[in-house]
Amino acid sequence: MQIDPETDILGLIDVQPTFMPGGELPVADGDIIIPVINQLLQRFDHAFATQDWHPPNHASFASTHPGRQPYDTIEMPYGAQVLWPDHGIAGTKSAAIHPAIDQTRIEAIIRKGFRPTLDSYSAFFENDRQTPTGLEGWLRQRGFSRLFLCGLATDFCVAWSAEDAVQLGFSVVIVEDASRGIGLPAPDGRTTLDAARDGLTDRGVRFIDSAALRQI
Ligand code: VGL
Ligand code: ZN
Repeated sequence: MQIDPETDILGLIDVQPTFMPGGELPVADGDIIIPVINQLLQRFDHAFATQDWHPPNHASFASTHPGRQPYDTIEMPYGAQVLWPDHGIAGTKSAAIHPAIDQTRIEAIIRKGFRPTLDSYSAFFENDRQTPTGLEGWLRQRGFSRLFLCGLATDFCVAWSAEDAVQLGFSVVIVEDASRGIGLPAPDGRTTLDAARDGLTDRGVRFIDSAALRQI
């Protein structure tokens, strides 16, 4: 696959220690993607990144809801919400972009999930699916039309970002070996990872490995 240096951009979704082994909401092998992403960053002229950026007592934390456990699901005014262990606390070291990531080509950083009562998985909209983060305008004004997404977690923030991006008219490619998923149980004995992969493929999102980008 050929990268167009003008209109293609690499998007790093929540590549933060909080989602890696040793962090508060660890994704299995979440740290293995760091060298893969650093290699990808060499191939693109442009990149952006997102950070999950929550206040303490955020509504997505199980600890905010007495009697609830992590991974319970509750109804919020905007729909179903999975409850998580406390994670991504704004301003902490574990909410930083991982220090081993080469940030040279990261031209914009979008922080999301900072409103106490509203979660945000997607890089484009909060979980009410209406409140914009501003990323769409930035990408359009800069002339980008195709997004290569990677990061954590494939089945939550990467998936929701990909879905919104397609809906907004961008072409979307997910770089699988530069991403890792959480894989919660989903209906029919599947996982959230299977469901995300199928749903996104149906919407025209392509899944590739970084090796497919290595040749010129
Ligand atoms: C994420 C769960 C909660 C993610 C963020 O980055 O995929 N998942 N907050
Ligand atoms: Zn979060």
